[in-house]
Amino acid sequence: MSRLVWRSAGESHGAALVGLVEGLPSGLRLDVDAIDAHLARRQRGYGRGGRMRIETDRVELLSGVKGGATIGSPIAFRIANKDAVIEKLPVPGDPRPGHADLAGCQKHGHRDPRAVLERASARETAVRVAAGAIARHVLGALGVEVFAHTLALGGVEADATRFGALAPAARHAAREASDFLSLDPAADERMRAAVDAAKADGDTLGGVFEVVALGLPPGLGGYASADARLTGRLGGALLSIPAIKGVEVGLGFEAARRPGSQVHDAIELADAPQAWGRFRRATNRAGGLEGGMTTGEPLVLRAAMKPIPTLRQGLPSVDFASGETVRATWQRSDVTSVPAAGVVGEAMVALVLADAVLEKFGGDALGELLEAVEAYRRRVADV
Ligand code: EPS
Repeated sequence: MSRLVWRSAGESHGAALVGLVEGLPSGLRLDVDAIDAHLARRQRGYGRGGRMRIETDRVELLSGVKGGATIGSPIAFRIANKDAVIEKLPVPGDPRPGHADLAGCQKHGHRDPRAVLERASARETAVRVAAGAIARHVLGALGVEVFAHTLALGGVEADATRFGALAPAARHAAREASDFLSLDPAADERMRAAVDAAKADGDTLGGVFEVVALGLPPGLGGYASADARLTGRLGGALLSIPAIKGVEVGLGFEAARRPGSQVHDAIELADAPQAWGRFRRATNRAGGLEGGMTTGEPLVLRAAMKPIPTLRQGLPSVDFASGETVRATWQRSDVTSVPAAGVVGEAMVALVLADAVLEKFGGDALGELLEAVEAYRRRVADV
């Protein structure tokens, strides 16, 4: 059973998005500016459309907080839509290939793609980012950091060694200076050219982002039952983001091509005191997960995002009324939103990790949770 539960509601052009986060301990001081900063990061990225110039996403906390700190009751929040024009927008006469339009109309038995796309829209991911930013407060209390960066966009690959090469402060500065939330300025220029070319062609682009979590204790998740395995929980969370078609952990698909001697990470004794226990891994090809549990090494996940399905050039579709082949209706959209998807990926990983932390350490109050963490640190030191 999940300790941390979140829900969202709201249409892309409705009055507002609303979210609910339940299961947090009391005594957690929520930094609303930090939540808003993550919402602003999600709105960034070269290649986004006109909508992001209309919206200024801000969280409005409605419950669960008193004097700036959690009180152990559900946290409800609202993110207002400035472009709240749902009743005025036209109903497209044809479903867009690659979007939820057709299967959604079939599922609900109507010919109104707007009734589907308003909720299928990735606008909903603003709630995930706010909920994830709330969950980050639990992780922050344990010194855990979750960091995403863009690895590829439109076939342009960033230098994947940059994460390891940069110190934490330089890493943050490099990513925030990038229009693509990448760590590789040389790749940014080629990504910009790829976005400009796709835009000129009325086309769209996908890509890959990586999410890394640092400072995790070993043993989060579990091996004893299918739903305890953190690998599946993290993979499912990333695959629940609209347009995500693949997820890799550590070496990912490359592990299937190598012999075991080139895949598994040797266990060794650490030569200096470290946060968790005596052991460390000589390499981290497993991406910080073994047997469905964290190993204490960095968690490394990658997600592949397909190109946005709303293309200005219009893909072949069928008009609902006439049955004629048509070019799918175009409506304002993004050329790419891979950088934003990375911010959403961070949020989803933060929610799963905060849930796993609460599952392992429990605690109705933050102090209780932190005491349980320290007791576990002492037990792990004895292994
Ligand atoms: C989206 C279409 C665009 C994107 C939207 C996702 O919105 P609109 O139809 O208003 O131009 O900008 O993303 C967001 C609004 C957001 O906040 O990320 C779609 O069809 O999925």
